Amino acid sequence: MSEFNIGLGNNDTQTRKDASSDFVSFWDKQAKNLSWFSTWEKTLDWNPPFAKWFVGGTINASYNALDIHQKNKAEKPAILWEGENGDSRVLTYNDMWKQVQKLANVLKSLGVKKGDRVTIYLPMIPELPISMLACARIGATHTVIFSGFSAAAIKDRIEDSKSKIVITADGGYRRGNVIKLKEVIDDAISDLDFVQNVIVVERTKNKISLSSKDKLWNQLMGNAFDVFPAEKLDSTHPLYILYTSGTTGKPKGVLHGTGGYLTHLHSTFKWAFDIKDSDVFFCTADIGWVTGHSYVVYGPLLHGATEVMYEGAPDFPNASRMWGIIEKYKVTIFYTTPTALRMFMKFGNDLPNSFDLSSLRLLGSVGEPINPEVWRWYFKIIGKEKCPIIDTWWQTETGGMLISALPGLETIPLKPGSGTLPIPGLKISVVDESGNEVPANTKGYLLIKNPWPGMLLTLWGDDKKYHDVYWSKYKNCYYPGDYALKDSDGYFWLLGRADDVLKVSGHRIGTAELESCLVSHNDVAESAVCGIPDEIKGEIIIAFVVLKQNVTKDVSLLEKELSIKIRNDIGAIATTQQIYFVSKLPKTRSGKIMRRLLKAIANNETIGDVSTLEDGAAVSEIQSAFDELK
Ligand code: 6R9
Repeated sequence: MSEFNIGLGNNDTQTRKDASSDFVSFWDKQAKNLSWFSTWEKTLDWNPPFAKWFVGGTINASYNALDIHQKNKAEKPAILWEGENGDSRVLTYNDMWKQVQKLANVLKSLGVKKGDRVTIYLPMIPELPISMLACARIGATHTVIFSGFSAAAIKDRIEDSKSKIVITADGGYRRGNVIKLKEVIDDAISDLDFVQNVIVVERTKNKISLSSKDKLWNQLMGNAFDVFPAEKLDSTHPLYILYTSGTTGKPKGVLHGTGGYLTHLHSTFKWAFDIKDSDVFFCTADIGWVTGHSYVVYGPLLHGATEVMYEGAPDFPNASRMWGIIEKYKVTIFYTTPTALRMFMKFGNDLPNSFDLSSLRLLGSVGEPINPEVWRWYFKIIGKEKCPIIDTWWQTETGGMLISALPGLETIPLKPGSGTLPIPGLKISVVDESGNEVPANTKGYLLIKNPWPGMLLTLWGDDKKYHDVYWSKYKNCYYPGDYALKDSDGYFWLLGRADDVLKVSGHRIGTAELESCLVSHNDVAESAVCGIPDEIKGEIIIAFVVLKQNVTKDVSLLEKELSIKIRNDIGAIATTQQIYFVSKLPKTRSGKIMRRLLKAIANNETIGDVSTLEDGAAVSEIQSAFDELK
């Protein structure tokens, strides 16, 4: 495996030393980088599985994101916003501060108080972070729902959080179409009497119907006073609920606090992205997902950074949109997903090569394991072999990164496809079913052995489920549900969800491993693998493959080549029973392949909750591939 020595000249060995000697005092020191109204009496109150960080301290997220920058950075752009349709807006730190205070006054006048929940269903427009920060300013808990969710999914979430206010827009742009968000909300709340008001941002100016509950954003904001002092909130005050899918159908409301979460983000944003005042940061994640909460909203703003926020689809109007944005705004740090990269890669090198990407100095990846060949493409074609790539592993539940190279902290060799090392202050192991550490280079379950400040407080309204899902498999340790291995250098390799693991003839095989193998074939753009029951082997493997554009090879030849490749790269146990060539894979709107769905179709089972599915056509295609076989 080739290695890349990265890092940007930072070599802060003291931070690692401090962290390993005593993680509690280490985080105590990191928390002091934030502005607190009053300091804490106890750094950590650990009553497994409940952690309270910085107990007795009072703080406000909106104050730390905006007020603290008013002295030196009031006129610095906070958000360089690019609409899908070519609109653009620049919001300085002062603009953001004023808008947030106005909205806080609006919310207060509508009866929102500390502790209330507010649902936000907005497209990627500046009003989205403004709404989140206005809630945070009051101490209301925001619950953002991705703007692609259906009415039924939204209803479930609003019912669960009991939000009395919903903030939405008339519409949002996606691939040139207007998504009628207000109509979706009308449908979702039609029999939810506890929703008192709906605030509507006019983004697309499509026709909407307004009821007595509905209020227009511009009208409310026009009359609002632009001073609203930030509430002094307990460190453990709930900042937000974010719903995420588990292995079961029903989404879980992940609840995050304030002081611990902000400490985690402030530290990881600095270590991972080596943020400087002159940087232009661009994270492509939608704020409807945790990456957007942590690394579009809170992380960059805590640091007073300038960031690009993009409204629409990454490949609209064409596959060079991201490269155009990087060139236009002279982006220095780019953070995206392997799914996006594989999609871009499919279009070849000419597109990115025709843009000036020389402003880039650091690249990041998040959300899924990044295949080594995709990593190398990112490194060579986008980073021109001069930008470190950080592969950041974390989850909605962890709040921020837990495993990543940290160029802002230290220089380490990179290995394409490895997340590298845990962040300082974290003890992470790879263990077997009984919790014993497995030898180097052996697959096992990833296990987090101590609490960290960004960890979820609980699952909203369900402490028992919180315990059962994450803390019951291994005593007093957090079980993230991921498969991993640690190599002899102590580097972590994330191998996909442990719940997507196949058992073939008693051998465990990670779907990510197989997919990575298939994707490393020259003609393959993407793949998804799942198991179907087999009388003799327990389970057999089937694969779905999306070919790169312009591949004209005969599919039976390709099938043969791929089978041989799997045999050669992994072994005969991983031989696929059947390879289906499809034009797209069923994915969640956050870009994760829905293997559960593939499995259900392959096993002739009911499909279950598909509220997070990006494109229903992918399912029909796979369904007919199976029907043909019957
Ligand atoms: C941030 C985010 C969490 C799951 C996680 C893991 C996968 C995330 C990864 C990664 C390999 C990475 N995951 N980052 N796998 N390498 N760098 O994605 O949160 O949506 O909650 O998903 O995503 O399987 O358990 P979330």
